Amino acid sequence: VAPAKWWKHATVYQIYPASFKDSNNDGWGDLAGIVEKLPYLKHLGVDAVWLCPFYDSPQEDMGYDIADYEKVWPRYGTNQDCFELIRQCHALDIKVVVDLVINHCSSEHAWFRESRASRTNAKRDWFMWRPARGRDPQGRPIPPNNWRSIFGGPAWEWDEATQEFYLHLFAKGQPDFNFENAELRKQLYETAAGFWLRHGVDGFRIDTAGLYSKKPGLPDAPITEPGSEFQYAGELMRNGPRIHEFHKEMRRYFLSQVPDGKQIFTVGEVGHCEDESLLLYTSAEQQEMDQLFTFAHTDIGAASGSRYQIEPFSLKEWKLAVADSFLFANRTDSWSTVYLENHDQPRSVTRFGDDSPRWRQVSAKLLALLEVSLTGTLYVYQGQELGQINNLDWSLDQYRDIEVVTHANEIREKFGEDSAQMHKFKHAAALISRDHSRNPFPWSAREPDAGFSDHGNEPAATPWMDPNSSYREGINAEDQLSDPNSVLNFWRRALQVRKANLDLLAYGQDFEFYQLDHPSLFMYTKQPRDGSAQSRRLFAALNFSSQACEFTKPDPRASYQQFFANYPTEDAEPNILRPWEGRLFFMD
Ligand code: ISL
Repeated sequence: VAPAKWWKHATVYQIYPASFKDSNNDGWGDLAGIVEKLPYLKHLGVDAVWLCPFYDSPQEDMGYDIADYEKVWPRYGTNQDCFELIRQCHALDIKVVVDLVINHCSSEHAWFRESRASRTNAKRDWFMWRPARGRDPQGRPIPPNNWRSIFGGPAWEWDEATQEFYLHLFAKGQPDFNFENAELRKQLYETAAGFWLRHGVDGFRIDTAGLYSKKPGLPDAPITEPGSEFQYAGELMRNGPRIHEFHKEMRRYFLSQVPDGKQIFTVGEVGHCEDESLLLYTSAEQQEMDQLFTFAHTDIGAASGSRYQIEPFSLKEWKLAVADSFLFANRTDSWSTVYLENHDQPRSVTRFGDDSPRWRQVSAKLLALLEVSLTGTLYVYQGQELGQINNLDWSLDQYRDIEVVTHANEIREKFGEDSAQMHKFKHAAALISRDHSRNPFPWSAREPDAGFSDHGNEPAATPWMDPNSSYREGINAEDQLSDPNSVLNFWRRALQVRKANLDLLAYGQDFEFYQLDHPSLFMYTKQPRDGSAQSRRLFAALNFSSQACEFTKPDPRASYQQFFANYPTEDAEPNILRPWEGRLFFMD
């Protein structure tokens, strides 16, 4: 077997800089705080960190609105702090992946300011400017098409000075680049990627990687929400005709910026896409990206176009969606990812486990057990290793995310504060808002700010967002480090078990469900990759319910050896899984 690429079996830990660790007591996390906590990450056993955007930004969308790609946002520190962070990570043998956000920049970026200065500016064509379609009866300009922004409201913003609209698929402070312009692309790769590659980063998480090529002509979206002025643009805004060309070009550029022999990798966020295109994006032969984040299993139950219209789903649907996230890469030259959480998702224990005090720990361990057994590069989001849960006691005014705020405003305006629609929205926000993953990290229960800020003898600063009150109920690093049965220590062991069985767990192939229709059991088998010294297969039996459940093994003639579980084995019954119990077996 050829030596594997490091990133295929890596565990990548995702850091949200605003909320990881505040080293200077200003209520915001920072890069020096991350350096301070590297020993914690090393102890957990991660191989790489992915840093969410730390670049200069007005923070309209928490740094995904970049005003200067080559400068660290001053609250997070200086460029020198960032170079130091990269050095310190490498010294500990931890790779560094950074976010590449190039579908749009901030409206404060120098390029956009120039572009909006006049219709004849040399950078006018670097963004997507279009004339009005005319005027409405009140004399207001009509947008070029009916697209709705992904955050709610229109996707077009009128510029009074130059009398044209610009496109923003996200917030209005996030104007979309015009990728049709070759000079823009060249300069963009250079500033957003080249600068950081030359400073030693090991790869990129490529934001909104399917959106750079839009449907030519930007036609109106079909009416999927009757009565609404703006419509979800779906396939019209993504996976367009030139997308693969752009990715190939980008990849060639990246490789030109790294020393020979250095293995960098890219993971693209391509939420919505058909199977064949997934393979085009990630096939090694295609030379585009190395792996993708897909959304079927995390956005399950959400209506297309609005995560806030959420419906219940069955375990069977979820099992199939989970399998979709990696099966497309089985026995191909593509690769896949394993993730349940990130900064755009709520907490997995609330969403897929049981966050009641009785079952939250064991269900968090079950999710860990599932994840370490799946094929692909594994991503753990900060706080997930503690079994963090959603903010169960929050009211709407505690949310900070622009996505929640814009949607809430829209609903308030249209239907009123006390409407059924608003109640439904609040319920959905409690379940799936992005803010549930964005709270300050709970380092300790002994401080009112959960130990987030290093405050010395001063009073602790007020954190930019409230911490999750669960830090008082054991969901904090300090308590969990000293408890051998904690979720944190379970994750540590789980990562070790994965490392000791990479051929079967991280690289295993031919995943097959066993009793797919079962309403509470998630059971599967897979086999080691070709050429492995390991010959035994994997059988996993996981109980996704708060009731004990009888289970059978797939092949009565095979022998089974249990090698990992999330309950003590002494009092286990051979054919019964306790609530949220999971067991992994070698199967001969
Ligand atoms: O439907 C979508 C596109 O087809 C969206 O789900 C989209 O892929 C997703 O919202 C993109 O998220 C990323 O870009 C956003 C930022 O707010 C998120 O935090 C980031 O992960 C804008 O840059």
